[in-house]
Amino acid sequence: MTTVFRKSLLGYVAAAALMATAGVANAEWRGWNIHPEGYPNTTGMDKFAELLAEKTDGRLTLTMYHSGTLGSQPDAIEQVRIGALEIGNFNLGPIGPIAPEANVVSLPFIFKDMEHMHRVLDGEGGQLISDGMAEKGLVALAWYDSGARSFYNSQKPITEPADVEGMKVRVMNNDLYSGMISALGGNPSPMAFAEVYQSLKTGVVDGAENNWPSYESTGHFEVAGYYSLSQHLIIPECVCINADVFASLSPEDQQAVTEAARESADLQRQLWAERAEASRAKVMEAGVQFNEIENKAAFQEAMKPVYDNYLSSNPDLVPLVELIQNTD
Ligand code: BDP
Repeated sequence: MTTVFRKSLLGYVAAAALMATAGVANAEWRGWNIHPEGYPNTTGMDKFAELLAEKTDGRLTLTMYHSGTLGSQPDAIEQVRIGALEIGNFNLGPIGPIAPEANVVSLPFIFKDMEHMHRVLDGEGGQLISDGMAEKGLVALAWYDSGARSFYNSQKPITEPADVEGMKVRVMNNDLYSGMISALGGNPSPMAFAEVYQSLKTGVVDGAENNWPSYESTGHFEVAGYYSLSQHLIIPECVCINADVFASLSPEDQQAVTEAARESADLQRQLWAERAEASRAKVMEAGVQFNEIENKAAFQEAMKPVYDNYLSSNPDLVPLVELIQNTD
């Protein structure tokens, strides 16, 4: 080994040792978000970027790309996992097929309401879910709200499971959702969010399911005017960071990033509650035919095979499901 080489090798070792203790000091990150300007998640992620720069004196910066301009959600999840993008605001629905623990939130009616979901996420259940995601390369820094998803369509009010029979219903990419529609006798159609408006308009699908803000922001209410309050899914969303990028940070910066994400979540949740009301009022004003569903238990019963099939092929997830069900 020549002296020069040895010197540079020593230099490299010293630099690596320094990095391991001090962490990466400067970085410019790129973030993905599917929603448009003014949506609670968009404002939340912009706040996250602002707080991140503030808390690290501008050493860590984030440029957010909203409205899904960097691609579909399943693609973006992959990009963050491999580190082509550093940050994403993801719904746990399309993360489920990758991280089994995260998939339990996609079992229909698993959460009683939003408060129940919050209690689960703030406890051991949330820890198990984030551990499962971290193993797959996604660190969940904070949880955002996404309300409850209900069915809407262009044909008729849905009041009982039989009303879904024969309907073509768009779902997010996750076999659990396809199973859920099949269990009701409908035809599931997994499709990217950006394609749903046109598909509803042209009759490629008859219906879809989502919360009030997304039903409104996408204009789906203009082409699928029956909204039936099934509230069959309450799915949390995450502010996620690539696991290696997170691991490369100093403990202080990890804390700053986490705090920035959590503070942005406080804002997002507050804006979410306001927007859910405002979106509901807006679509009602526009003439949407809305109905409550008296017998939700009938839907729960009809969707039960989804649970049974899922848990019999994933018996190791039974304790987590029970933990959620037994959380008051
Ligand atoms: C919205 C979620 C978004 C999903 C979308 C969908 O916030 O992440 O992509 O639903 O249905 O509520 O695809």
